[in-house]
Amino acid sequence: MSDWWKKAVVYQIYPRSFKDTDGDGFGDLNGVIEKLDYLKFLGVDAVWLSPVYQSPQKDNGYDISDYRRIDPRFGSNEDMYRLIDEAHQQGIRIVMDLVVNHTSNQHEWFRESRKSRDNPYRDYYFWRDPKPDGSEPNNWGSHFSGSAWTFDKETGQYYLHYFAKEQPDLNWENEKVRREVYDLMKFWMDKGVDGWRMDVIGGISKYTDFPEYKETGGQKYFIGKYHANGPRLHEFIQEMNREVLSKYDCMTVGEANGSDIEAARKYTDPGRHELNMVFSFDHMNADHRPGTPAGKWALKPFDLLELKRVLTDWQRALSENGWNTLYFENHDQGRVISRYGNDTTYRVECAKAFATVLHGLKGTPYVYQGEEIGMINCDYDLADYRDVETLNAYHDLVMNNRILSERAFLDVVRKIGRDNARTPMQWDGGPNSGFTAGTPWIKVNPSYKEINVAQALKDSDSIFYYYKKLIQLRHTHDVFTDGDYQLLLADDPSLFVYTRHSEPEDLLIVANLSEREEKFDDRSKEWQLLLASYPDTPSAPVDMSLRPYETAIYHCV
Ligand code: GLO
Repeated sequence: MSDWWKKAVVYQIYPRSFKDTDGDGFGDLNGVIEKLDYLKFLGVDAVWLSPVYQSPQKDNGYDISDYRRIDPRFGSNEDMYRLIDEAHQQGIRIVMDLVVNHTSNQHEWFRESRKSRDNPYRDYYFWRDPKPDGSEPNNWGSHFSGSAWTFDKETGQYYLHYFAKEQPDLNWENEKVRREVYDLMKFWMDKGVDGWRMDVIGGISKYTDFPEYKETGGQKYFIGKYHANGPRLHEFIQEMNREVLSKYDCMTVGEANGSDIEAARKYTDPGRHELNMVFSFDHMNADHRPGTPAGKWALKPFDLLELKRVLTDWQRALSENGWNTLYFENHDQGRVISRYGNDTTYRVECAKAFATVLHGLKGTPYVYQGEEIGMINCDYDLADYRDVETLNAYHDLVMNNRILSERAFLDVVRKIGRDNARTPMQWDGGPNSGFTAGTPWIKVNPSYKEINVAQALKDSDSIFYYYKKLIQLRHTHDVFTDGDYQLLLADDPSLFVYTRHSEPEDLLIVANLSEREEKFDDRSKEWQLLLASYPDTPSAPVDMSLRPYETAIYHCV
């Protein structure tokens, strides 16, 4: 099996917001096919498609009711096969989203399962009796607010769901469930799919004795260590590897929710035969205030020292046996320049600076749709948001429990709400940003008049062309893939500087992630400029006065 994914750059598409070709306001597979030329021009090697399977769309496709069918809103199975084929002709691989921690409650398995206690599918999910007082089997919370258990009158038991109540968790203890998953994977791989992004894979093995979390004041339900890394997690993944993955030349990336560095090493050590790489979350918490009843909805100002420390720890830990993913954005995060940076005065400089520090690291970079043109968060009113997570949290934190005021909640949503990344792709300055001829399922970000692909392609200095160059560099200089990482100026609160080294080349990556001017000087080598964000960045890092968000990559051969 080749390690093509180590040198690759992956582009994530959120299909419902990418490009609509039939005017229903909902992106589709033909829209992806239409834009393959664009992706080819950007230079990416693979596309990860968020789920396009048949789904009631309670969680935008992360609630699947038939794993072998494309949802008609996205097109047909034939469209999917054509997409795979046309992408391959362009040299682009296709990675699908594998959502098997849970299904939709409309999946045939669940519809059967809930019919009676002795239904053959009962054991595909987790059903438990109420406590004697009728309450939930334990105090576990759902990631989408409230309890992780919902009572089903039909059979008088509760079923488990880590996410919305329409997303019941599958019981991986049941061998039949695992077989079903392996079969559906083979179905798509036999159609030519090149890999999998595995949704909340850290959750598939449950602590089946369902221990209670220790009560800490102010909350009824808790999310913590029992929600991930269950006792059989790695056993299950190794089995999946043996049964399916090892038989195909495919790429795998797990969403390692709840995982620390140790767990990530287990997932990605090639000797253990599990996954190629995992998405971790630590570096996305550099503006997060932990341990409050507001959960993920409590923020602090962005802390660059923390970001550097976390990224450095992960670079070191996975440098030998393992592999990192490199991302700042995806469909679950706000836009990085709006969260960690400046999306107004220095939008362009800031986008280039964050792109540079990320793409200079060791690992596989992921670019989320719109990131390559510097799309920004949306300042919507409550009524404009669509995300089940945001809407549930509003009811829980603002309406029911009064933990946050509406104002405070909206401020946080405008930073980290998932819809920030889900507004339609901004293709041009025309109606609905060129995304649809109909009415978009979610409001277009009004910034589209200035921030759009057509405009970016016209401007040789644009963020788009900067990403294109970063991607080219990764393809042409092996040191980006192989080089050792070393952090410099660990305690500097404004500069992110590091080196990479592998014979015969050295890299020096310098970024000022602040709005102040900062001094920098490094004469340790005969550095030459490879790429910079300002037109007149000095050709060597000598006596530099780095302007706001100025960034550069130097090398020495
Ligand atoms: C992150 C997923 C997210 C889904 C969730 C449920 O955790 O990427 O978008 O809502 O996993 O499937």
